[in-house]
Amino acid sequence: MKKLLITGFDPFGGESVNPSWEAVQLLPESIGTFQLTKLQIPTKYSVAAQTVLAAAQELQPDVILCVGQAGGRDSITPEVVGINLREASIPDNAGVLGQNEPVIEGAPAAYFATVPVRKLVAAVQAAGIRCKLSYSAGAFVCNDTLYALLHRFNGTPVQVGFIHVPFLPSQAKENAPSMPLETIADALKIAIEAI
Ligand code: PCA
Repeated sequence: MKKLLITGFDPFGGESVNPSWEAVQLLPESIGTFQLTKLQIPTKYSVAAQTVLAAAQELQPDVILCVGQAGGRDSITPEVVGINLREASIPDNAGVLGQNEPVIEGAPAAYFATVPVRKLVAAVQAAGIRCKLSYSAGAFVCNDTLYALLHRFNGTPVQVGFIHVPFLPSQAKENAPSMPLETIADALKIAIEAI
């Protein structure tokens, strides 16, 4: 079987839960041709990517798929691109406020994700779950992690992808969009089958 390293983040920004890690934990141990290794990573610049890189060094995965929370989005959103920028209005879980600084000094401006994002979107949509491409993973820790991984595995056979997921209903205030945990987990499973 092929090896898939899948990650979810810990809660951040005052939340007590992060749907990304909750959904990853619900996934079976194998999906399609992939054996899964699940890893929770901290919402901290650099540390998140370093944690994934250390696990990848050990596991030698074929695919690395990171999952993160994007509160306010109403759909499952595979990310098209990671950019070499840190810039956010909230600090990470180490108290670091990234402001107009690169993820990796002197590295290229951006890399495209190397999982087949359009195929993933089509498969999840076909299951009747709200899903669309996203052209920005933001400039906070999720983008930081995606960019650092794409930089590291650029030119190698290792495929790297990132999927942002909505708030859970319990997190969504007033009319904010959300998605049930089981639906998020189903979408991830379908997306993995389509890689
Ligand atoms: N979402 C944040 C970081 C961790 C997470 O789950 C982001 O979109 O950058």
